[in-house]
Amino acid sequence: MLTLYAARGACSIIPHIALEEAGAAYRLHFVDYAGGENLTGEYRAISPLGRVPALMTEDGPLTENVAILSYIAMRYPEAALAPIGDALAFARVQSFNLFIATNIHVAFRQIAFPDGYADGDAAAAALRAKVPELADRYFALIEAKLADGRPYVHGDAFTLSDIYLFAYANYLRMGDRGDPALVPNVIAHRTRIRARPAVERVLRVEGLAEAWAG
Ligand SMILES: N[C@@H](CCC(=O)N[C@@H](CS)C(=O)NCC(=O)O)C(=O)O
Repeated sequence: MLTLYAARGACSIIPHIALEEAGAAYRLHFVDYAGGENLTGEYRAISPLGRVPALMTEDGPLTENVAILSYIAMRYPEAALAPIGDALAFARVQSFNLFIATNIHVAFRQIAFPDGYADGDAAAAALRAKVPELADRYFALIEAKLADGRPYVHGDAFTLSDIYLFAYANYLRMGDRGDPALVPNVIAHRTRIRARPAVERVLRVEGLAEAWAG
């Protein structure tokens, strides 16, 4: 059986929702960051940087959200979480997810982990100060994609990309990393995805049902 290594409210919520949407049988393991579990050799053997998410499969661990999501979509094809039989359509899902992973996620990390980019308090302040500008620029591109009224990122079908965007739209609402008022289509999309039963189940398990309400 699969085991998802996660932290409450972290980006591991993306594969957590994907597993629920897929109807997968899985165990959930919240990594004890406060207790230093992420620093242990045992956890580093699963996730070399000590990060979440990590997915333990019957054949060994898998890290990186984009890869984990693709694996879930292919392992549970009946859930139709991605157009896995269409090379270009699948590549578009990957392209969107990687856009968030390599731009928005990396920018948001500058807030929580500025010392991963540069040393010193002045550098940390400068890195944090840059994030709203970066986030607004990146989210504007997603806003434009949704402007034709499509219900989901890639059109009429729910995919992995909707889960990815949902997570980062919630982080955008935190107030310190870009202006949600500039992207009403993104926020309306967030509300649609929030209403899905699988999402509700995951938010309850992660203790976020109220914080991510609305
Ligand atoms: N590129 C990775 C990034 C994973 C990542 O940054 N995870 C964060 C939580 S959202 C984490 O584990 N942070 C703790 C740390 O970096 O020590 C992915 O998308 O899976």
